[in-house]
Amino acid sequence: MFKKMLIANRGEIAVRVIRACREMGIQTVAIYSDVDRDALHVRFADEAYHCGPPPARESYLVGERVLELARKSGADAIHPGYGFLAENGDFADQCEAAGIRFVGPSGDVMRKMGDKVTARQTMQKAGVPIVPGTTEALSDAEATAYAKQIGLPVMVKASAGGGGKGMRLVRKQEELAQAIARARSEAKASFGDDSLYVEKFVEEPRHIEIQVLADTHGNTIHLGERECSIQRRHQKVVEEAPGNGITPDLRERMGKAAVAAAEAVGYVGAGTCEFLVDRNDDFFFLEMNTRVQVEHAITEAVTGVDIVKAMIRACAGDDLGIRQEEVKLTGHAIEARIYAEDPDKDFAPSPGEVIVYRPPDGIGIRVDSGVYQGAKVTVYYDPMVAKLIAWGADRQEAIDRLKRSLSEYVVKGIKTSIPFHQKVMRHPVFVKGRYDTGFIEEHMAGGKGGDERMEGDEEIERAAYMLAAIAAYRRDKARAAKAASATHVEGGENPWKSAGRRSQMRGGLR
Ligand code: MV4
Repeated sequence: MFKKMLIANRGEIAVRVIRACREMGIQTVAIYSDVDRDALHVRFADEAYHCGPPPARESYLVGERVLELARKSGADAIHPGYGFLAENGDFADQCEAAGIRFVGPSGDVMRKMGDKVTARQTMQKAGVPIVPGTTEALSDAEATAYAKQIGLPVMVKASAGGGGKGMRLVRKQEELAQAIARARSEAKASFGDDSLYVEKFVEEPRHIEIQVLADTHGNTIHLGERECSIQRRHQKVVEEAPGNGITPDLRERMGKAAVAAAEAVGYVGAGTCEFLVDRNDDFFFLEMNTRVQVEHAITEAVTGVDIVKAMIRACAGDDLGIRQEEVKLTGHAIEARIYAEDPDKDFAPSPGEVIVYRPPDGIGIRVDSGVYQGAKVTVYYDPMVAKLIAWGADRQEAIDRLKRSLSEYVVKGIKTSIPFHQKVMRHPVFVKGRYDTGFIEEHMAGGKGGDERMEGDEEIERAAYMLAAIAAYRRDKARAAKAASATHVEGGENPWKSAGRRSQMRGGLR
C-alpha cells in the first residue's frame, strides 16, 4: 500500500480523499494556491505545499509543479480527484515515469476514452450499444451525407469534446451546414482538434450512469446506476440512486455493458459509464469518465462500498476485495449539489466569505463540504461548495430527509442553490420520479430557478435554524474577542488558527 499520497485537488473532493487516506494509514500532502492557504483541505492534510497563483492553469493544472511537489514531499502516489488533472493521460504517464503512482487508469486508457470517436469504435467492438451514428471522424461533406442518410434530428459532436462541450443539435436540413461549421470551429478553438462525428438524436433521454470498479487481478464489477438527468447547462444539480423505474433486468444489462466497456480497455480503478436511456428503455453508451465523480457518494450510500478507498486499493495493486455477487443495493439516496450561486439571478456566481455556516446532520444525512464558517469562496474554481446526501429506506424517505436537511442548512454571506433544491424536492414531476434531461428547462421556469414561493412552515423552520446559527456565531465572536485581548499575540501568529490547524483537526472537525 502507499505510504504518502499527494492530493492534486482542493475543496470537498480533496477532503474526501484525505479522509480515505487517513482511514487507510496513508500520510497526506495537500497543495494550495495563493487563495487557498486557509482552505479546508489544507487543514485536513498532514502537510501542505504552495502550488502557485489563484488561476488553476497557473497552479492546480500545472502537472510539472504538482509532480515536483510530490517528489519533494516523498509522496509515492497522486490522487487527482475530479477536474483539474484527473483525465489528463499525459500527466498520468509523467507520474508513472517519475515512479509515482497515479490513482486512476493508465494514460492510454484515458486517451482512448477521451477521444469520443475512438471510444465509440472500442465500445462497438466490445459489444456495448452505442448511439446510432458514425465511428469515424468526418469531413463536412461526409457529415452532411451521413445526417441525410440516418435522418434528422442528429447531433454533431466534437470527438475531443464530452460533457456537452462542442455539440450541436440539428432538427432542420437548412441548419445542418452551419451546425457542422460552428461545431468544427468551436472544437478547434476549445480542444485544438476539430474532428467531428454524427449521432442520431435521442429524444427525451435520461442520463443514467453505471459505477464500475476494476483491479489488476481481473476483478471488474459494477455498483449499479445513478440517475443524473437533473442538469442545468450540462451541470448536474441533483442525482439519485437507484434510478427511477430501472428494473433489475435493465440494471443487470447496463451493468454488464459497463463492465465489458471497462474490460475492453484494461481499466483499473473507479470509472463511470454514461448512458442515454430512451423512452423504450433502450440504452446507449455516451462516454466513460475515467475518474471518481462528484456523485459517487450516493452509490456509497446504497451499496456500503467506499469507492475512494476501493480505487486507491486497486491502483496500489491490491485485490478489490469485493465480488459482484456481494454487491447489494439497499434503500435510496439523493444528492443535492450546493453551489455558491444565486438562483434568483440566473445562477450568477456568489463569491464571498461564508459568515455563518451550519450544515445539517442527523439520521440519514451526509454532508461533504469544502468550506467552513469563515472560509472565503472565490471565483477562481468550481462554485460547488458542498454536497448534501440523504439516504432513506425508500425514495420517499430520502426525499423527506433531503427536504428536512435543506431546511436545517444555514449558509450566510454567500447565496447558494439551497432554495432551488427545495423547489425541486417539492415539484410533483420530481416527486413522481418521472423526469428526463429536460426537467429544469421545462419545469423550473425555463431554467431560471422557479418562481413559486416557499411553503409557510418550511420558511418558519428555516428562519428558526438561521436565528440559532447566527446567535451561535455572535457568541463565538464575542468569546474570540475576549480570548484575543487576554492573550499576547507575538509575531502575527493567531492562536485560534494554529490551535485549529493540526492536532485538533486531525481526523475531522469535531
Ligand atoms: C445526446 C443527446 C441526445 N442524443 N446525444 C449532453 C452532454 C453529453 N454528455 C451528451 N449530451 C447529450 N447527448 C444524442 N445522440 C442529449 C444530450 C443531452 C444531455 C445528456 C445527458 C444529460 C443532460 C443532457 C441535456 C441535454 C442534452
